[in-house]
Amino acid sequence: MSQLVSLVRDGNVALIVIDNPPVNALSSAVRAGILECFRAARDDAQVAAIVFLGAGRTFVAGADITEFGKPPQPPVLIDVIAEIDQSPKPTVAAMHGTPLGGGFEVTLACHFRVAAPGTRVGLPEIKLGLFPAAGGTQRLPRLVGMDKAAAMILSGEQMPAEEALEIGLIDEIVAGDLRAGAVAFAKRVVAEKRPLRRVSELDDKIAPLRADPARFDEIMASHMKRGRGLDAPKAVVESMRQTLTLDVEEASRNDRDTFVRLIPGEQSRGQRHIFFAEREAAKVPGVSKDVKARAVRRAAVIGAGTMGGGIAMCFANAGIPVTVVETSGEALKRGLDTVAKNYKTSVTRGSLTAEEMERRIGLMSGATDMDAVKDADLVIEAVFEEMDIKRQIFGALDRITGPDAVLATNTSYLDVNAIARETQRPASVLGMHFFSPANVMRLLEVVRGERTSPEALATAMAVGRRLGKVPVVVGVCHGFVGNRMLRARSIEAERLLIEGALPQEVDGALTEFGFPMGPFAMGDLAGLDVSWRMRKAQGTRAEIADALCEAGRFGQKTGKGFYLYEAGARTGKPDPEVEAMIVGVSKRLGVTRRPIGRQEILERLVYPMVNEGARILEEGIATRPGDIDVIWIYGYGFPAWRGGPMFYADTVGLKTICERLSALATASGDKRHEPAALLQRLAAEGRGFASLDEKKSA
Ligand code: 3H9
Repeated sequence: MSQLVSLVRDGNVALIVIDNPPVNALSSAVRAGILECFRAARDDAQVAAIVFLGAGRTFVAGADITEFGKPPQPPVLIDVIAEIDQSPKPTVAAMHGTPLGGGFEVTLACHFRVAAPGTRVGLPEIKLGLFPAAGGTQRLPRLVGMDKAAAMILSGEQMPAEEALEIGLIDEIVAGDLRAGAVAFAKRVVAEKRPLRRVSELDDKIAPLRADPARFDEIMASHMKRGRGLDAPKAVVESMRQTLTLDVEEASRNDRDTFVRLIPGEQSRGQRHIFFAEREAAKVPGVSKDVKARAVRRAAVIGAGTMGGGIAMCFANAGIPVTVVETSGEALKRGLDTVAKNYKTSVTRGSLTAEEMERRIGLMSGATDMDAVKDADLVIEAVFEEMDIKRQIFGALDRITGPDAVLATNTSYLDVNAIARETQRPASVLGMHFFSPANVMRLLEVVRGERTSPEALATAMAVGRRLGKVPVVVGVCHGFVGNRMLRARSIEAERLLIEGALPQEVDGALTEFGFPMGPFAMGDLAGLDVSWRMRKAQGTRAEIADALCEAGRFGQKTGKGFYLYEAGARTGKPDPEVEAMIVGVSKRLGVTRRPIGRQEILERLVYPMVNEGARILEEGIATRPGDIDVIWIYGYGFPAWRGGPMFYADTVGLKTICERLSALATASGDKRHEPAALLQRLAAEGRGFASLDEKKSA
């Protein structure tokens, strides 16, 4: 038998063990091995039942994504699954870890499913711009009903075994040794002569929908949410619709064709790129696997403002005790009250239990004396962006904390090296840049200073992952990666207004592109006064945004910004007053306004970002183009299915981008628009940013 899949016997039960580390992905060799072992067991007169088991940390976590885009090798998964489906002998899937995608689809073709406690099952294909085409869309609704199946497939979210048991997706949770428990289960099935439940033949959950197809559309619409208009969710709906008219075998053949069409599509390529880029980002040059992260048992946050409170919540949510320090009792109370209010909202919404809220709040303590952080293994400073204050704080932290404590600043743009120099331990100082709201946004920029040690970096990365974040290492420069690129976009967004566009047109171009909101709606949400203060400190101006702030329009919090927010509304309306103000600025600057089309708006917002991204790569501020893509997807809402700004640039073609940037540089006289040397070189060589990425995706 194949080395990756082996067949062993335990009495009259055959065990098919899949052993393809790290996640038992279904490579062609694994598929062939499963089929070979299955046939041998099926045809062996001594075997009464067959158990499928995964070796190592998980049952099969899906098809082998690295094979996508390459010529398919037989046997294809649906053929393997179709044979298992028709087994005349009882089949039992014994699951642990994360049986996902194609792996979970194999289990759906078995008569029975058992799982170890802590197992999480799911069909995450949608997150790769694909769909569960190896029978998942056909068998899951037959087993648990259309509503639950659609929820699972269209969200791609994992489901804990306990919930899966409750909805009849699995038959038993096996405490103790999974292999022994699964074999015992199989023997019981044989001894009791239990009827074999072939999922492909179940019809009771589908029949009512066949009589009422409009209900099918209602169910699907209720689960579509943000996926509307994308290829993969559309494919899911059409695939699941087949359950009303076709048998599993026939529908699966159609699904296979659709799947093969989706793989080379830009949406799936973009999402697969992000899958691998996220994993590559975890690999930090100079931080080998042997570097040990320091243990973080207690954390502290300096500052209980919006960021500080949100960061403290991240620690409490992850079960790590955290001390929050403020300068006055009043500010501390205000901060902790806001945290409590946020938790209460989650309880009211039903996403958090009252007990869990109490547990988390119980992990937080407050202090007005900096000495309270002396036992913390990691301290994150999150006070406002004043260099002098940060310097003082780091000097104090250096004196107060233990010698191994890692000291981090949450600054969005200040010089981490200068902050580190205030301490006797610059090797233990770095940036941990969270994004607002810190307890929600998944991006964490880990800023590596010139003296930051590999251990300190490994610690920040490990803590970031414990907090459920996607940490990406970046270098020191003004604004690091994300905000530096954002600035390039903001400057151009303002220019578009002066030249003739209106905020809703600029924002509209970006939402049409796939961003959840455009720059002006985002500014209103964040508060326009924040960057206004920053510009004043730096002696720079943004004509329109400054004019709005001078008129007291700070965004949503004042009910007025680039848009008008009626009675606490979260979506703004275009405001004629703002239009008049913009027209006034154009006039004052002697600019003749002209209509600006969507395509021009889009190019002028996105290409300068790409240009800045190229400079960031040249300077070594980001390690790989993929890191920049991950930053933009998790921190700024760049549509994942476009693969991030650098991946998107490749799909446009770097030559085109260079030409457009050069034209923009000439028209605006702004030298920043001259294409970066790296961009020019890649374009001239006919290459893309992908050629710089060390990644496996096809
Ligand atoms: C599918 O199944 C299609 C079918 O429905 C239809 C077919 C017709 N393939 O994430 P980690 C690698 S689509 C290849 O760091 P964790 C990963 O790149 C698939 N490689 O570990 C990494 O490599 P490296 C549906 C894979 O413990 C290493 O394994 N399935 C695959 O944090 C460790 O991964 C999915 O979408 C794969 N399928 O998380 C599941 N999976 O060390 C995708 C992982 O060189 N996978 N690798 O960087 C996951 O969600 C997570 O990896 C998992 C483990 C939860 C399994």
